[in-house]
Amino acid sequence: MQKNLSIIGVPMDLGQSRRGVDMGPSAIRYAGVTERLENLMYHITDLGDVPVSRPDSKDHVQEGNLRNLKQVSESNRLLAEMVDEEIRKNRFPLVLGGDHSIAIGTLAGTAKHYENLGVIWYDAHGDLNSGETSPSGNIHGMPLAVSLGIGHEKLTHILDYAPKVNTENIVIIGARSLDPGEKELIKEKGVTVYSMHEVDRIGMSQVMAEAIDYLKKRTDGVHLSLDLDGLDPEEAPGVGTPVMGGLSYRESHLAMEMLSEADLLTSAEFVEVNPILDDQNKTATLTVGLLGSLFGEKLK
Ligand code: B3U
Ligand code: MN
Ligand code: MN
Repeated sequence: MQKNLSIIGVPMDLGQSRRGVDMGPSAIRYAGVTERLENLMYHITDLGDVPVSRPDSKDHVQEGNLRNLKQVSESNRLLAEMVDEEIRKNRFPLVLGGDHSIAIGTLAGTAKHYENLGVIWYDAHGDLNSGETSPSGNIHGMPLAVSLGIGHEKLTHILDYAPKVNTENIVIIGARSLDPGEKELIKEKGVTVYSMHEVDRIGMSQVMAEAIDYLKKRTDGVHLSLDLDGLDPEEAPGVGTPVMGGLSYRESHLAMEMLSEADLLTSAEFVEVNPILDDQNKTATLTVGLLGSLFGEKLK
């Protein structure tokens, strides 16, 4: 793995409706992310936070069932430019959210550097909605569809190109809450999904081995987008949309360790940590632990 690492915080909470997830980047910093990775001999540059504006005075403006479209799109453009520049400088972008709508910007900045970017989407949800299919109008339920070129142009065309990712290069892990429109899209496009059903049947070890093998063969870079709600809410209570029956602490550490060993990631983001809903910064602390495993901490 690249030893020069740039941390970019995105205090974004406009992609969903609960307050507090904008404090995610501070909580993860406070839980010691820089020290943890410096101990593993990484050179860390913390670039601070991408500016996120407040919603218009008429709170929760909806344009085509897209809550806060203007602000979400603008911050994602700024994020995309920063990520793009860090990759140009040969640095590994590590993005800390913020709600999952920020994956739109991370992927826009990342994908232009690869012909065939792979994406591992570790999440309870598919995030494959558009304004037409979304039950909530929350853009954090849409970033994966946006990266496939599906959705409002203000989101799909950040940095003026689309799509960012090809369907065959996506692997979703941990899904257990999919909306009807998302299920249709998964079927129609043939997206690879390891839902909790597959994790229970074949185990995380096999899931990761297959995902890594598949992506290694066909991609020239891989982005990990890890939504903390992919984990079980017992272990990660500080998230806005918890779903029971999730991935365990142990399965998640194993997944990170296998990714570290495979040495195929070229960028990563950790999103949806909401300190207001958390239990004594447990979810942010867990995030930093997962980052430790992802970046090479070993037991022996
Ligand atoms: N699929 C639902 C719920 C949701 C998506 N992502 C999160 N929650 N975190 C939606 O609103 O699109
Ligand atoms: Mn998500
Ligand atoms: Mn989720």
